[in-house]
Amino acid sequence: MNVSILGIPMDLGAGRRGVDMGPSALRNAQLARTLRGLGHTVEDLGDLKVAIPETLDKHEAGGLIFLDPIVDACRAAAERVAALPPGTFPLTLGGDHSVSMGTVTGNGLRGEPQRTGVIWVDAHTDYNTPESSPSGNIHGMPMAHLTGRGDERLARLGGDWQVRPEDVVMIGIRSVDPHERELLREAGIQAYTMKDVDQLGITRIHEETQERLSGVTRLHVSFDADALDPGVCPGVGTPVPGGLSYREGHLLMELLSESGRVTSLDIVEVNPILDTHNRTAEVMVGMAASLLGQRIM
Ligand code: HAR
Ligand code: MN
Ligand code: MN
Ligand code: MN
Repeated sequence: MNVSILGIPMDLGAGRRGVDMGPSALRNAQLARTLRGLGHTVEDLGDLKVAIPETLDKHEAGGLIFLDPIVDACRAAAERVAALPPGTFPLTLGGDHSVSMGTVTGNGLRGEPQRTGVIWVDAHTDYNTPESSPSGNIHGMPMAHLTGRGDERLARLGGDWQVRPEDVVMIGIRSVDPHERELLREAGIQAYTMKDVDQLGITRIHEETQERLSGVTRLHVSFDADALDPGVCPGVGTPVPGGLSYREGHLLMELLSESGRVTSLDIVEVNPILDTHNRTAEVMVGMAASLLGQRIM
C-alpha cells in the first residue's frame, strides 16, 4: 500500500499546550520506518502550517476558543487530504482532535464524495456543541460538527457532505458531559463505553461495528491516544482512568486490519510535554502498525 503521512501540528483546540508537537514525536518514534518495514511505500508530506497560540489573541467567539484559526487549519487539512491521489492511504497526525473535522471531511470528499463511516476511538465522545461545551475547547466538539451540528462554519467544512450519525461508532468511552449525553442520544450515535468493553470484549464490539457500518464505502479510524489507559499512554492532555489496555487497543487494530475495510487513519492528542520518554508516541506507532498489517506470526 502507499501511505501518505501528513502532520497537522495544532493545539488550539485543546486546553493545554503541547499536542502541536505530536507529529514530531510520532516521527521520532520511527513511524515511517516501521510502516516501510511492513512493506508499505511511505511518503511523508511534512506538516501543514498552523498558527501557534502565542501569536494570536485568545478570543472566544460564541463559546468557541480560537474558532477562526481552527476553521482555517481544518479547511487546509480537508483540502490537502481531498487532493491526495487515489490509491494512497492517508495517515494524518495531530495535533488536538479538532484536526479530525478537516481530515475526515477531506477523506470523505476525495475523488468522488462518498458515504464515510467513522470509528472514533477515544475516552471522550467529542460531541459537544458550542452551547453544550463546559470548556469552549473545540477538541471536545469535532464529532458533533462532522455530523452537521454546532457552529455553521465548522459544520459545513465539506459543504453538503457530512457524516451520518448512524455511520459513527465510538469505542473506549468513559467521559461524557451531561448535555453532550443528550445530544448523543438524540443523534442516535453508537458509543461503546468501557463498561461495554469489559462486558462484551473487543471481538464482539468489532463484529457489531462492522455490521453497523456495512453500508459505508469508506471507513476512517480516528484514534485519540487518551482512549488507551493513562498507564499505557501518559502523554495526553485529558487523561481519564480506566481506559483500553495495550492489548485491547492492538486487538481492535488487528481486527480492523483483517477486515480490509479501513481507508484512512488519524492519530491525535499525543502530547510529548506530558509524556515519559516518548512512550505514548511509541505506543501509537505500534497501533498504526497493527492497523496497517503488522502480524505477530
Ligand atoms: N468533554 C470535555 C470538553 O468538551 C473534554 C473533552 C476533550 N478532551 C479530549 N477529547 N481529549 O477527546 O471540554
Ligand atoms: Mn478526542
Ligand atoms: Mn479524548
Ligand atoms: Mn485531549
